[in-house]
Amino acid sequence: MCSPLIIHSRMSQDSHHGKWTVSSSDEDDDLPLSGTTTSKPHQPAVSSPSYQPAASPTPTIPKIEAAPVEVKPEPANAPVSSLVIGSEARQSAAANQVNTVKYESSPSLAGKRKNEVSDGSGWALSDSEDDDGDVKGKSLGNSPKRAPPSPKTKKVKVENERPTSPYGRLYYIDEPEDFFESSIPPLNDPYRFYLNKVTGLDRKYNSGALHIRDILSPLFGTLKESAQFNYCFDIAWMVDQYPSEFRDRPVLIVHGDKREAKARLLQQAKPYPHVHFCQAKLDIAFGTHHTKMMLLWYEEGFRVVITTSNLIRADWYQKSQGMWMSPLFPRLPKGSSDDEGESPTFFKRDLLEYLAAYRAPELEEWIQRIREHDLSETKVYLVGSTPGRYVGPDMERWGHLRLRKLLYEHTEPISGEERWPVIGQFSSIGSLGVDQTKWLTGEFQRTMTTLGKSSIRSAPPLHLVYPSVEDVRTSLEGYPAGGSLPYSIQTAQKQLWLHSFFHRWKADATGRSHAMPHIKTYMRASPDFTQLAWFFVTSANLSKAAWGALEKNSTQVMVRSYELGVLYVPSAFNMKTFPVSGNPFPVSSSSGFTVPFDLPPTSYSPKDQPWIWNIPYNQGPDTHGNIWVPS
Ligand code: JTA
Repeated sequence: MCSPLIIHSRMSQDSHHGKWTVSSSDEDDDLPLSGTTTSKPHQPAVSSPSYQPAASPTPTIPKIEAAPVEVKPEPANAPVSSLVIGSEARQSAAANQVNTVKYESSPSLAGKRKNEVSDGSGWALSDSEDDDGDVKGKSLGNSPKRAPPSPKTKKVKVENERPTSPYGRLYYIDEPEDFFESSIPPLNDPYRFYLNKVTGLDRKYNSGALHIRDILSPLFGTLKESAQFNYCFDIAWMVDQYPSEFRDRPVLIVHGDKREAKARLLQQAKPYPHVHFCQAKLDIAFGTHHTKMMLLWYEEGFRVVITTSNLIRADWYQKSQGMWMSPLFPRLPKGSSDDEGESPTFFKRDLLEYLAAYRAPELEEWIQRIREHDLSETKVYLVGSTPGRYVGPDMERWGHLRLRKLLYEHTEPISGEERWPVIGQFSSIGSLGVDQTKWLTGEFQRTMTTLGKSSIRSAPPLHLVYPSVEDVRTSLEGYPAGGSLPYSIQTAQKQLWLHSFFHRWKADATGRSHAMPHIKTYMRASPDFTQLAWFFVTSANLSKAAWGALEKNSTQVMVRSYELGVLYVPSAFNMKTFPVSGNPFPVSSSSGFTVPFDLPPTSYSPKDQPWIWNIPYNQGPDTHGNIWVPS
């Protein structure tokens, strides 16, 4: 399902409209995400958009801060209904590369790469034009076609040159020098909610943020063994993120891949005998293993990290991601009973219940280890999804009904709550039905508006934050960022009603306006957006597969996927509400909560369109001077 793919580009500028064919199916209502029209939607055809230079010359490496070029209106309602895919491909090409060329730490990304090679053409050429079709030793996907060599794309060889980027020249700029300096972030931070470091930001915006290398650093513990739960893996890259002294310690990969994808995953790990696997059962169609969690077992104890990032380089490079990192959980004294070490939020019980749901022998020793630790310092609630059809009391174990129960029990009614907006922010969208009552307002919003035992069933504003085409075009990654925003045209065209809820991705306060979100957050804000009634960070996108959907006259809930997130409620922090921290960087030690994007959210204007990943964008070049042409 998620093999690192290399995007290729073509030099030719032929018309792309002729390639589109008409949908062969319009029944993807059951599809969790990025509904497809292929006959085997759970095994999407693997192909990649062509990501190529724009037809008109643009300045080399446009600045990010100023919009690089004038944009024409989006291919407004191009005959969208007659367009169809081909590409349900996983775009997040993960490439294994050597970080030897150093990036000069600088306030802005644009044009600051050391060893920048000019082609002299005046074009912002895609690096991928002279892609040799394979990132050394790593491409497991299709072998991309090689573009005819062009003199314009010839590059001067530099020492230690890294593989050619499928994403353009900025893709492989080095992380700044201080990027891997294991900054121990304020670990006394009461929330323990962190953003990922983003390459290309002014360093002040990365202070208090964490890279995967920080998380795995010996400063956090002397690693004995780890387990990595995720969706997408680049095993070689992952192994390289561990400090050398821990690099050969056992790692258990918990994944959902089947058949060919599983074979490719196992193949990736051939050189690493310390890497072991656990395949999560996925017995319901279109379910996926989205959960992103690290279990870290140390000499000193045990730690849990629940993140939104895949284990591929692209996810830790220029995207907005988030995580909760647990405190170091000490080992319980010998002879303690297993039910000791519980937190006021029952985190230990709930984590064990989540792991038990896999019914996987490979997880038994992890379950036993967790039992032997003291998780009592945990202040968050665990909210997971595991696949199944649940009835009776089991309905409240997973997904949005679990969140509803927690909000019912652990938040309080607020006067004027009918004016407290719900905000949902995500990176993909499933098929939600022909109108809002089918799931979004009928079911999901009911959960999101639960505040204690209040019987007020009001419908406060619902703000949905999802990047627009313009957000993606002007992002650090450019259009390839859209490869991790897999909202499909087939799904989008059936739910145009949804788009009226949409708000832009804007994150100036965290410096992340140009780092496209792969984080997913849900929260309830005060009318002036200065307070939060609760906050939830999760792997769950806006889909029924992730959150669950009621069936059989609401006597049953059906969940397709594995998801995991943590819920913050003020009562667990002896607070009434969480203050939103205004400008959190450099890290403030206030009691404010860092919301990853700007509040209040900004509505789409009439000319804004949500990013849809499988239609072409050729009206304006992205920050790398390229256009997006799905094949
Ligand atoms: C692109 C994806 C995840 C996740 C899952 C993705 C798809 C496309 C990015 C991603 N699925 N897809 O769990 O993080 O089509 O399934 O980042």
